[in-house]
Amino acid sequence: MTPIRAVAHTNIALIKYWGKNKGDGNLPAVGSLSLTLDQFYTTTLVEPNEQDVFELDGKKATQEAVRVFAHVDWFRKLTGNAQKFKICSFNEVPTASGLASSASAFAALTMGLAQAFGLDFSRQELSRIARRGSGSAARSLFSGFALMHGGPHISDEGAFAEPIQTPLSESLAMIVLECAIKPKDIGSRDAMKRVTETSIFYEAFRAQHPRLLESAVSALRSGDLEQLGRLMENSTLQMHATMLGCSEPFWYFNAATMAALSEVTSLRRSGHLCYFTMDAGPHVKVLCHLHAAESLRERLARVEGVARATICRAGPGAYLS
Ligand code: 2P0
Repeated sequence: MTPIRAVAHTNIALIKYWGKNKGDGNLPAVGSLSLTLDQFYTTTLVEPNEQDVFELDGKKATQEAVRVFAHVDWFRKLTGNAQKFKICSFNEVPTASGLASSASAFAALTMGLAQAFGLDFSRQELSRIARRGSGSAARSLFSGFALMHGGPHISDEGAFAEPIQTPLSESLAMIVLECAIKPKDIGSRDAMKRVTETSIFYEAFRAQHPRLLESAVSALRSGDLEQLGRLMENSTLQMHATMLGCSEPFWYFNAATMAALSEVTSLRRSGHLCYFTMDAGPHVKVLCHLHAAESLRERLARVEGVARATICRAGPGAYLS
């Protein structure tokens, strides 16, 4: 039997998901807004097997397998089918370095497992299920821009993503600047836990977030890159500020990150429309018009410490291939 093959692209949040509600279900304490990228993705093969096995990029991956098997268990419980699987994932995205590999990983896994268990789910349902594996994965079910619902009172049924239409979907680019080549020291799950439990800034972050998200969605729908970009930068810096307010503070900035952020700000001062964002890692992503992307990429690739600068456009939602 040929394995089921599912592909999902990573997405980058313009307005950040940061923090979970207490209890089960991996429910996001705030909503988020993202762009799925065409250049970075995960391919996952799923086939029935005598026991559960998980391989990542051709090697048995014991640490990552815990969350993968928990996701398979959820499907087994839902269907009452005890089938075991061999699951092989291949990342076209640097793993665990803040380029959202868990988003593409759990979106592809959800798509593959739904097919393996013979479940005919809508994309919205698949998005809810992917969220249980990883919050950001809910958004990778969709092409282009996606809005993920969240909040302190969000339910399991309500916590899914949906696509957002915008005149900007074909005309925007995101330049990914890789500012480190090693895995990050603290994963986003642990980071969120530390922040929500100890940061003196988290409550402020959470309280203003709905307004920020609403304004960003409205800027996106009306095609206002300038407004969208500014709100994206606010969201990024507010998220990173929560980490500095922890009882044991931490940060993801390195020297290359800081140099890249400065270069984006200085390019903007000289009239270029470009805006930065960062996630739980040192990399910097720059939102701009597609027609300006190559000249900006050349400038940004010269920043000291930037290992690679890749232009991405809007990518597809998760699919079976
Ligand atoms: C985001 N991040 O919106 C935010 C911004 C990182 C910074 O979603 O615990 O791996 O699996 O639900 O999705 C990364 O967190 O967290 C993330 P889990 P996830 O993209």
